[in-house]
Amino acid sequence: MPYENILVEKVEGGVGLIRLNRPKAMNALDSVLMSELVQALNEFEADREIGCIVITGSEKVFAAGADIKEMENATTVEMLTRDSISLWDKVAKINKPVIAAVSGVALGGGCELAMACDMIVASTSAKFGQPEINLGVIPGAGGTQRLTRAVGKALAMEMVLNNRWLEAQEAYQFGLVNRVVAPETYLDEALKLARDIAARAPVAVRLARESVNAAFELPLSEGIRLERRNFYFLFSTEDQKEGMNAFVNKRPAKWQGK
Ligand code: DAK
Repeated sequence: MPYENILVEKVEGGVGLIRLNRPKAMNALDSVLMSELVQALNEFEADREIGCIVITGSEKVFAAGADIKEMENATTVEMLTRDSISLWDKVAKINKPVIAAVSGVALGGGCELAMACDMIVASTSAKFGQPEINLGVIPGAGGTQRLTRAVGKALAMEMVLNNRWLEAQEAYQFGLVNRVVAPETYLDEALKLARDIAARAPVAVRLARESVNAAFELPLSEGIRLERRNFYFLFSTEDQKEGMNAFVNKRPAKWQGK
């Protein structure tokens, strides 16, 4: 069934591409779009041909946040009981790498969506902000937490309390994004990065990602313990034998995902 507010395609090289597509509303993340996004993520997660996922918007806008018109008259109980929280959580909980390719504004929930991804490739026109304070609220999908971990307390405070936006180059400087490239090439650059990751040993990629993400959740000693278990675990995979044998015999490795 075709989607209403996103465009989905499988790109050569094991990459799943999801484009946010509500141009009239600056790609505002309404409940339809969020449900479709989660559905597309679930499908790519289950698809063995897909090794990495890219989420993008258009060159003009990544996403202007959650849909304000949809939330305007909501009560606390409605906000609490709608399924939207689980929708937002899914984006970070998927078990394949996700890259955000951001051009134009990524505001509020748009910035939070990008930050929930594993990496961000930005175009020079990208802008990141958490303007919820202008609406009388605060970020609700990880903005106060992921932004602070990425850029530090001083800048996060200014962005969340006083709606300071980051230009792409600043976002790079402060470690929020991986790289900044021209608007004409940002999507190609993100797809190339995704293809490179999709071509790697899938189980190792999965555990590498889980281990890096654990650094945000666990105390150092527990994080190191998890990393070590994951490292030992990989010696039960055929890909470990293949990878090390390929090195020793000076040939390229062929990964099986086993
Ligand atoms: N929601 C709904 N419509 C939006 C929108 C949004 N976030 N952003 C833009 N639009 C609509 C505008 O209303 C306008 O529609 P029409 O008037 O043409 O019908 C159309 O998109 C074009 O927008 P503008 O005319 O404003 O275009 P400009 O180029 O002048 O300005 C802008 C672009 C992006 C700077 C501006 O539209 C703007 O400031 N937008 C709002 C940005 C914002 O405040 N974002 C934060 C939203 S609150 C949750 C988790 C997370 C969240 C909520 C719940 N749970 C876990 C439950 C997140 C909350 C947020 O993101």
